[in-house]
Amino acid sequence: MFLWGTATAAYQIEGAADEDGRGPSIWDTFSHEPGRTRDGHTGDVACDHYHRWPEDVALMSELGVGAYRFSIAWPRVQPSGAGPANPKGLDFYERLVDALLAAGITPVPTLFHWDLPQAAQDRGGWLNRDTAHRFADYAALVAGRLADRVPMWITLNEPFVHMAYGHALGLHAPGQALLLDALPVAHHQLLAHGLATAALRAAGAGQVLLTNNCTPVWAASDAAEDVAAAEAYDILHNRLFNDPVLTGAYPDLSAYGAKELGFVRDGDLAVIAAPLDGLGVNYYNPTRIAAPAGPGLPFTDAGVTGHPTTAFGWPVVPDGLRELLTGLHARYGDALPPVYVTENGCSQPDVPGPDGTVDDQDRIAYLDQHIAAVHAARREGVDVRGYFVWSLLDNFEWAEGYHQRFGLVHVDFATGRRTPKASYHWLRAHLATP
Ligand code: IFM
Repeated sequence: MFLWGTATAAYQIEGAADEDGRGPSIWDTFSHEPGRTRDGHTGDVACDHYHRWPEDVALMSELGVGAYRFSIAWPRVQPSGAGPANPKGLDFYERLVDALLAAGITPVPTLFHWDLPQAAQDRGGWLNRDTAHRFADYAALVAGRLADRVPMWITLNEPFVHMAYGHALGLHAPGQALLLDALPVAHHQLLAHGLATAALRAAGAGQVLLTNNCTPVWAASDAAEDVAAAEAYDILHNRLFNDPVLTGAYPDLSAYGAKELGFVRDGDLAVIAAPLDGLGVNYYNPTRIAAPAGPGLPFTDAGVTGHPTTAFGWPVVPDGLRELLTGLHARYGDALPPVYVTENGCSQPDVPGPDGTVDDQDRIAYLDQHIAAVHAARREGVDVRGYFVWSLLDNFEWAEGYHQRFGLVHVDFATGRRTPKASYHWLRAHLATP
């Protein structure tokens, strides 16, 4: 059965930042530092989902989705990133899971969507190998409470983005600009994924997935230098996170001057490559790459032109999703498990009209075309088993604060009021059509 769902993440929607024993996360710290997010926005209140979750479950039930991908805030469950569980944190997710199940919606929790406990960051964060082991402990605590009811788990969300934006470029929490010295963050996250997979399996959890952000990479021209640069970018963005998990080996990172990966220990790759029940793929747009203009990284982002763009300025290329899915199939063959598109969606201006409705026709077109691309990939032989819209709700879009709206449901951030947009009604009709 094909799984249709919506997706969110804890720090982007929950709010209640210091309620019921939740510890601070790196995003609390980062968003409160001057100049880190647009207009100084924080996730302190966000969509207030921590209090309004019954309304959000009802919205999904009315929408008719079969699954809900949300994330569990590690600092709610283990406020200092180590030690015993905070029972109130687990209680919250148990209430949510039980309500989803009662509504006939499959809960699909992600264990890490970038909100590392600040205390874990203070111990070195993802540069510290020990964080991977602490993550497995945390996974075991969550599974100990919920494995009997949750049939599908995702360990990490987009480890590439967390490495690149959070640790190489300093645009996301924890705000480190280490450039290529951020590479151990990739490995320690992947190790955490592998160790958590083992912990979930030991607890009798159902299916286990990893979600990667993937992009089809286009060379800006046929010139050998552009093609080589595109290959180097593909390695950094896609293969660094897919190859170890699916093939048990890192790709050749010599374009990045990294011939020896000193942080990889014997046995790590076997842990990382433990068989998975599915690969989660988040798709937003392709990337066009040219040869570097000077010293530094072995590529330049040449920008995708000639396509419509979202409010974020991201190019809208629905066929890129088909290209991505068929490309994964071609590269990994039988090593590719079933694929779930665990995020796809767009930000649009979404201003309510005089009657309060939000007529987001651009989002409807976007979703329609991307869903068609998934069907096209299936016809071409890719085993795609699910599609999750990013996002159920307008929410805290990281460094952009509340300025980018991705929701099927409009949120008035002053009041918390939810208003389903035209795209919500469109998707509801789409899902109800046999
Ligand atoms: O909002 C994010 C989400 O947290 C991770 N994937 C991309 C989305 C849009 O930027």
